Amino acid sequence: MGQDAWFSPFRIAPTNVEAKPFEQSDSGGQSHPPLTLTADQIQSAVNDVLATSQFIDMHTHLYPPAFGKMGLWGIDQLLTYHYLEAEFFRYSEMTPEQYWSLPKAAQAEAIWQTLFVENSPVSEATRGVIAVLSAFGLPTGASGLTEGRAFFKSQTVEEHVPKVLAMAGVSSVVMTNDPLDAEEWKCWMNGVEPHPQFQAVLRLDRLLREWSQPWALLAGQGYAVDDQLSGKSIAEIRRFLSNWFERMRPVYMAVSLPDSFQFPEDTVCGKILREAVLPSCREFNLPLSAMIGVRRQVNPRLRLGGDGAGRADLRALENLCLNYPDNRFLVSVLSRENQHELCVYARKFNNLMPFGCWWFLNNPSVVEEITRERIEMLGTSFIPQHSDARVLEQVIYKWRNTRHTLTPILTETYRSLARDGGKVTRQDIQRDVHRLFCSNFAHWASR
Ligand code: RAT
Ligand code: ZN
Repeated sequence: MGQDAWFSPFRIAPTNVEAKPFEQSDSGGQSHPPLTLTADQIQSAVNDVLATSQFIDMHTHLYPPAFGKMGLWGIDQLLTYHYLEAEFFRYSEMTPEQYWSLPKAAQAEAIWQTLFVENSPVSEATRGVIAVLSAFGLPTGASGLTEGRAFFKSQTVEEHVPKVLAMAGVSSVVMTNDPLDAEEWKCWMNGVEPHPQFQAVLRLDRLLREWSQPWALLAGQGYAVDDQLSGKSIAEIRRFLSNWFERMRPVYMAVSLPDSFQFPEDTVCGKILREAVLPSCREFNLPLSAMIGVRRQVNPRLRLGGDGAGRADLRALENLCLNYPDNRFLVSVLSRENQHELCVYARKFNNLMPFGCWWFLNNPSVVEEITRERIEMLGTSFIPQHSDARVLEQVIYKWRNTRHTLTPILTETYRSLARDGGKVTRQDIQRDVHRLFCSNFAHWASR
């Protein structure tokens, strides 16, 4: 499949909204000048536009059916999401070691019993499971697990995937694809068929941050690399990236970085980034996504749930944006304390696109604060959210919550504009929502 076809889902939603506004829904087919909305009408227009617009989910850990077991879905996977595992250990006497020794079904049962039956599921992640059960008309009380299991068992994944994406109002999702993951490598090498609603992303964490391990793997695959990055190593890493660009046709390259990230830096990571990744991004015209501020394995006993967050020194980002004006950077920072600085940098550098409120930030109170700040400082020139979903059905609650949180924020924004004497029409709202949740990303990824 060629590059154009691969990108086609991005074009499902109208891309010409800026040039030709939609007609008013009450126009009876005739064109009228767009109606200026009153303060009262603004809220229902925002509500309606958010509810009916399709979004691009620009960072997930989801996979289409062709990736087999890598694509997680269903109630047991929802319950054993690492966000919930971390919460489980706050209530349970069970040790992590005991928990990991259980089969998946028993882990799910322990979490259901502890977080949903014995305690009220009021956290963001637990409410998400309730919202998913409820979206499928399943009971949310004690019988929810048994009935949920029966329901999901009766679904076929091929039909379930598009149904769930439609329920979430998502036109396409962007995956996280690591060619150094053995299971994923096999899928790609077996010539996995592209899925029209799933875009690939070349994820570079292992390559950039753990070079002492993957170099031997690359060497075994015929790349002339060594652990010291000597000789042809850099050129060979670029050949590796080029081969994976051809195979995956990714929409961007991505890496998550620690709070201690510095750039430039005389380290293996710094050298690979500077001499291989940034030039390859320019060669293939791809943005680099940097998710900065994760502190990996603060508590290793919790495995995936054991990572933490830390404030980063964003001068590293300043150096990247300033010294590589021909590279585009999609950036999300994990620490709440870094959010304002990120907006300031985005005002200085138009090769920087802030995106999402990830992981520990994806709670309504924090999303609200960050999104208001971004609108106040950047207008609509950012990407408010991605789901980061690891289990398919999570897109239902995560996107529902995003729409819910965004409604009062956008309403208040347009009311303020109206109060200042501006005219707000439904077409303006449609254009802006489309920018925020589709075209800012699509244009950035396919420039
Ligand atoms: O939000 C998460 O699930 C994290 O574990 C990470 O996957 C993070 O989103 C990442 O992509 O590194
Ligand atoms: Zn992620």
